[in-house]
Amino acid sequence: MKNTFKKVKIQKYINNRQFRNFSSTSLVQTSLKKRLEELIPEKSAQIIKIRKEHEDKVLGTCTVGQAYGGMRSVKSMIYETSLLDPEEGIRFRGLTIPDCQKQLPSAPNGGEPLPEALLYLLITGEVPTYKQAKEISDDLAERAKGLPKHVVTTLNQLPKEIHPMSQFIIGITAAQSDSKFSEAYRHGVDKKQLWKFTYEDSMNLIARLPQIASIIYRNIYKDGKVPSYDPSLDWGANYARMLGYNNNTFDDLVRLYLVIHSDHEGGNVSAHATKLVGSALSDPYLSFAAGMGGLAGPLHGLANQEVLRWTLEFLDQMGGDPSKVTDEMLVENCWKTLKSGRVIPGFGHAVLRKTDPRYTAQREFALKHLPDDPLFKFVGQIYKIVPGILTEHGKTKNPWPNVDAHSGVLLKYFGLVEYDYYTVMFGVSRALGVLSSLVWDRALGAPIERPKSVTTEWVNVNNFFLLFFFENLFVFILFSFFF
Ligand code: FAM
Repeated sequence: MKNTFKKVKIQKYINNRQFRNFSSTSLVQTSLKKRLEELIPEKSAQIIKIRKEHEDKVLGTCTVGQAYGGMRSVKSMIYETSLLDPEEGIRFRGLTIPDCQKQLPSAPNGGEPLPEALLYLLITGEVPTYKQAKEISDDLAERAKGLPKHVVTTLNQLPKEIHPMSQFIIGITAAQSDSKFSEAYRHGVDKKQLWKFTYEDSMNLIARLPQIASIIYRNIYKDGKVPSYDPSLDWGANYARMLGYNNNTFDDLVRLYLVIHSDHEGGNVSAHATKLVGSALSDPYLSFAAGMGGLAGPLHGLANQEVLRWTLEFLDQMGGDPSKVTDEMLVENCWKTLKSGRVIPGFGHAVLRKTDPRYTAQREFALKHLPDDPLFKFVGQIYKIVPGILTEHGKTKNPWPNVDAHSGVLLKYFGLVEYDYYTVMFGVSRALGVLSSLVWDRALGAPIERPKSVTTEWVNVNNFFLLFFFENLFVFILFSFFF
């Protein structure tokens, strides 16, 4: 009797959830989604052909050094939305940052590309018209309304001591209750259809991230009140408004920031973590939260907060006035950092071997809008000094600045001085790239990732065998010739 009761209750629960799921899944047909639907069969056919013709061709090999050295430059994954060249920097679907600035539509009152336009480019590989980008702005505004109330309540209850990035991950994970992907999976959806739910979750998440991010900012540093999402504005300007700004130049800075931090091919920690977790068919919320855990590392995204912290701490010791800092003082401080076993934040890169074009884009923005700012001039002085010191130090393969060396000074100029928050902005932007890529992973049926690991003992034994074999190859050949 008791069991039957339980069964009825469970069935009722399942029925309710089923009803909730399919009545709330809005499959909005924007031109972005329509175009994506057309592109998927083309791309799938291309991949089937490539795999058929080249399945056994070697893409790259891995040495013992690479296995121990963080898998640097091992070509072993497919990531469609962007590609990084060590000399030239990032290309989003073939377009450099200056190409994007020229070709992507901007807001009527702005000069920088609309992040929505970049999203269209990342997903389809095509440059959208202003009308198509505007359609995405409208779609995101509509989706932003659906942020579950419990996400706001959860964030409002968090102690201010919890780092903004940890709060961001909590917010994203709390929003997961609305995942269309996990609901669809639970109800047995055909795996060929999973991309549609990945798309829905990704667009919903992108739409709601500025709210989550702004609640965190306003709770920790301001009065806790967040302006409502304004459907007449684009996604980037809305983020700026919700942070508490009403300034066209700052709107444009936010748009530029959201564009340039969006994607950096697939092997960086945040992109790879998102892809890896997604490959287990964890939904986009959980996959993206995993990626954000990686972005919060000081060798990755957290470097932007570290740059400003390092700079301001040094200036503080020198009396606070950047114009009074001589090159000699700066050189001495850099050596002090290096000799204490720390890195100089904002310099170096695992792939890049030249100045990061994302650094250059921000420098150009500063030259246009804040050429006389003393801290901007100081960042220029650091740029002049640090590469020489890192070269002399002789360890880093790339002594040039990366994206994080410049972002803090721009945000600080406009009054966003709370550097512990900066990585959250980076995260809002990174969603555009890694979630676009996740949609394609599910559309193309990317399998669960499972590389092979070996133990040091295994390397020892196998290397010894190979060494012995190659060293004695000549003897083996002679031996087989005579007998
Ligand atoms: N200051 C001091 N030492 C540095 C250095 C720097 N800026 N960059 C690299 N090195 C050291 C590095 O720690 C390593 O030392 P060990 O041999 O003692 O381990 C050595 O130089 C060789 O490193 P590498 O091969 O040139 O670089 P990796 O690929 O190992 O690491 C980074 C790449 C980015 C983690 C590294 O350059 C770094 O720690 N930079 C400072 C932190 C930073 O700015 N990170 C942000 C990267 C960014 F673009 C992003 O992800 N947002």
